[in-house]
Amino acid sequence: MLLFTPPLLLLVTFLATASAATLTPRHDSSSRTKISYGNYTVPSRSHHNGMLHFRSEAPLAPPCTNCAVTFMQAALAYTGDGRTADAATGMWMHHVVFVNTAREDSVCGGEEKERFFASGNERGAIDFGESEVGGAGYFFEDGDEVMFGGELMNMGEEEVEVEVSVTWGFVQEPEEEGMRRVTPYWLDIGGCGSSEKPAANESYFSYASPTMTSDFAGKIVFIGTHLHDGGEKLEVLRNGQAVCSSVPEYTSEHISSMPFCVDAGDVRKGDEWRVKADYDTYSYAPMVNEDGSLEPVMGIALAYVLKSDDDDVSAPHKRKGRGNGWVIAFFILIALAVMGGVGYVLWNRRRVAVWPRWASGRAREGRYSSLDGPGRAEGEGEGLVGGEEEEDEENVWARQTRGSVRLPGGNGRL
Ligand SMILES: [Cu+2]
Repeated sequence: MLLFTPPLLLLVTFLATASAATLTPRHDSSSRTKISYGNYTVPSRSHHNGMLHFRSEAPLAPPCTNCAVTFMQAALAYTGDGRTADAATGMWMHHVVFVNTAREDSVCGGEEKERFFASGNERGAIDFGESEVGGAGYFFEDGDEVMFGGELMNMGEEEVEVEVSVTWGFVQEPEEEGMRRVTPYWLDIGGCGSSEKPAANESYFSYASPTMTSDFAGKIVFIGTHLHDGGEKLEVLRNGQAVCSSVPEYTSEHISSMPFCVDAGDVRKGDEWRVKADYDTYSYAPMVNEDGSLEPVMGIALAYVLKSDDDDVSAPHKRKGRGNGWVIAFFILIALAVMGGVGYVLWNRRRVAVWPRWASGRAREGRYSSLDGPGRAEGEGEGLVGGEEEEDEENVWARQTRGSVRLPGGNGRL
């Protein structure tokens, strides 16, 4: 695990009021905004392997409020001329992760905040508009705040300045648009521990996550996937069967894109979920540090689930919102007129019955008792993970990180 120590941290200040430019909307009712998350100076390859760990310094306003995000795509460009900074030019967006600090993470819970967007160097777009389901989005509401962090890597001998940005597509007043909220589920070969696993040269090896048992029903609208160089395939398994199989494309020995999965099927109560990452470092070399050691590998799937109405937690209009407010207000007025004080009681009970049930539900003992097992390596080649198995025994989804928001990738804490 490569949790870095403070001297290695090269944190830089987030520029909260960086530029924002409106782009062409894809859907009639949606808007797109590109938000820059500041300039970062990335050291040369000879300093810390060219790695820069960065994070936001404080919670930020979301890209929109009372809205549903339908599109997210990260980008990296050289400051000044705006050229794309990518593997071909020696700059890597190793990864960037965004969390909503107002919500608990669906998989890891506890102090872990909801990881709702991530991107690796492949920089694929999360686009719920591709789903047949239609009207799905990640909702931002009053009180939501965003933090982010990540790693950038410079393969060159000169330090460079780059700009991280995200293009957000969103629909305002989504309830009035009839949209429904997705819940992100972060499935990781590292479970709720570090996302990083050791690599090996010239081997076939696999890592699988701990199992998560779903206690809700719904549909998987979209799955974003992430592997490192050497990766052959990432699969999301439901009861052992793949519902999403993502085979990366390589350009110049590096992963240049990862296919994402759209409409990956149903979620039923009691289904067992895992993510599995297959690596083939005979065919594709893993990345190497300056000292010749291998960079760790990852295997992550971020599944966005539209929970079915009968679960009563993800249906629209549940948490808050103007449309719902009017319905409640109308109900209250009628109730007050007819029953006076009884109306107040009814109103109070209704409030308790809505969205907070999900938020408080996690606190119920045993909710994740079926989250079994450690992340397990299934090496077909060498006994790859060796001593790591020991650590993995504790590395279950249910393990919670106290007192901090953890970002994957061993890049420390927000
Ligand atoms: Cu990664």
